[in-house]
Amino acid sequence: MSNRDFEILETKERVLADNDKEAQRVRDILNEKKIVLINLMASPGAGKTTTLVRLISDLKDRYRIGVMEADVDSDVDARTVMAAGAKVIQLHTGGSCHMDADMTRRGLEGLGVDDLDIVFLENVGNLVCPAEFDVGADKRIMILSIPEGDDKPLKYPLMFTVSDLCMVGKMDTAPAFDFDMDAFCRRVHELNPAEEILQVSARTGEGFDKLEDWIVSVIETKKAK
Ligand SMILES: Nc1nc2c(ncn2[C@@H]2O[C@H](COP(=O)(O)OP(=O)(O)OP(=O)(O)O)[C@@H](O)[C@H]2O)c(=O)[nH]1
Ligand SMILES: [Mg+2]
Repeated sequence: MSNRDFEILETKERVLADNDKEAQRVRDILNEKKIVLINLMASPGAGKTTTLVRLISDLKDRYRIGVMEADVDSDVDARTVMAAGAKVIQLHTGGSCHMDADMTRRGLEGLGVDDLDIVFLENVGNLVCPAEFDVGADKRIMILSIPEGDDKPLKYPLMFTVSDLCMVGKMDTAPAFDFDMDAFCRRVHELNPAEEILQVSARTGEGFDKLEDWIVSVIETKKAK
């Protein structure tokens, strides 16, 4: 029995429940149009934009690619991916450290998706908040770059739990760091046994053949539905 004479409202639960409804709306829109949405998440500077540039240049002859660049401010990443050959929109989050489903739906409307096969959302650089918000994406991909260290699954478990694919990025820098790949993979799989882990370098192209096969399979599976 409570001896309080006031109510406690769990506002965060309500925010997430509302977001889940909006995420389903995004999914319904994209399913009808058979367009894939990938939510790309990582720390600031982990290599999201550099990865997108390589993916765009490798896949743009085969698929029509859109990118939503979400940042607190600036348009540098939008300029970069546009130069690589993608249709792009820059989204300013107004200080927010993540994208939610409503912001994503409005971003898709602004981008215009009818002429696209796949849209990448480059989420705000952050390993915490973006993991909490389902934006209605078909898949969530995360990058954990070598310089960030193999202990990150211990510190940011939700990101590793909710993502479908974990890219271990900047593999070309491995000789300069003491990253323990076995320990990292074990920690990831303790949180998420189904998570695929790919070792990649956006600088050298290492691992991009497998990454692109994975993405192509997501696109083709959706087209065939
Ligand atoms: N050595 C090496 N450097 C990389 C690689 N990928 C990205 N970088 C460098 O890392 C820095 C940050 O890369 P970005 O692609 O801008 O990272 P980001 O995750 O998009 O950063 P924010 O959008 O600011 O969160 C740049 O100097 C890149 O050149 C890689 O595979 N190897
Ligand atoms: Mg970026």
